[in-house]
Amino acid sequence: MADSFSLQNVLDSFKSCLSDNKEVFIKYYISGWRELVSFMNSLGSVFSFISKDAVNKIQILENFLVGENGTHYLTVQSMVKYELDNELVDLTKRGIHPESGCRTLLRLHRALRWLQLFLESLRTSNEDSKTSVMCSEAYNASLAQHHPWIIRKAAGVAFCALPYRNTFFEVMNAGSHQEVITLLGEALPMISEVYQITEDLYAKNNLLDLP
Ligand code: 1Q0
Repeated sequence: MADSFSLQNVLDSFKSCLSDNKEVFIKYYISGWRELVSFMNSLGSVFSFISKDAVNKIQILENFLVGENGTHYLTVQSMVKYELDNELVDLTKRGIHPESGCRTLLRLHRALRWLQLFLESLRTSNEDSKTSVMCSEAYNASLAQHHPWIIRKAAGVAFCALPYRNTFFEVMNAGSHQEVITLLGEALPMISEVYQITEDLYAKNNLLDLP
C-alpha cells in the first residue's frame, strides 16, 4: 500500500491537511507531495530532475518538523509566525537563511497551483485531449512565471514525455475513467482550499515573493 500510488492516497493526505480551525498541517501537506512524487517517478526518468527538487524541498520541511523546534512547524500558520518572529526568513534577497521553511513551502505552494489547474483540466478533458498540452498550459499559467528560461525549457521537454490520457488515468490507480473523474472532483475542492488558505496567509504576511 505504502509504495503503490493511488489518487485516493493523495486525496486522503490533502483532506487531512486542514485542522478544525483551518490551519494547514505540514505533516500531511508533505505526505501529499510524497504521494505525488511517487506518481511522477512511475512515469519515467525524464521527470527525475523535477522529483529531485521536490524531494529536496519535502526533506527540508520534514527536517524542521522532526527537529528541535518541531512544535513550531506543526502548521503552516505556526511556521510563518515562528520564522518571522525570530527573523529566520530572508525577505528580500538570499542571505543567511537560504532554506527557510517559509521560502521552501512557497515553492511547493506555487506547484500546488499548477497541480490544481492540471487536475481540473484532466477532469474536464475528453478522449482526444493531450496530457502534454494540458500540463504545459497549467504550467504556463502558474509555475512558469517563477522559473528561468532554462527550467521552462527542460520542463517543456519533460511534458512531451507524458503518457496519453488513457494510460495516465490507469496509472492513477483509481478504477474506471469515470471513477477517476469522480475522485478528481472530490480531490480538487480539498486541494483548492489548502491552496487558498496558504495563499491568503502568505499574502497577508507579504511572503509571496520570497527569494
Ligand atoms: C507529471 C508531470 C509533472 C510535471 C511537474 C510540473 C512542474 C515542473 C516544474 C519543473 C521544476 C524543475 C526543477 C527545479 C526547480 C526549482 O528551480 C524551483 C524553484 O526552487 P528554488 O529552490 O530554485 O528557488 N522549484 C520548484 O518550482 C518546485 C517544483 C516542484 C514540482 C513538484 C512536482 C511534483 C509532481 C507531481 C506529479 C503530479 C502528477 C499529477 C497527476 C497526479 C494525479 C493525482
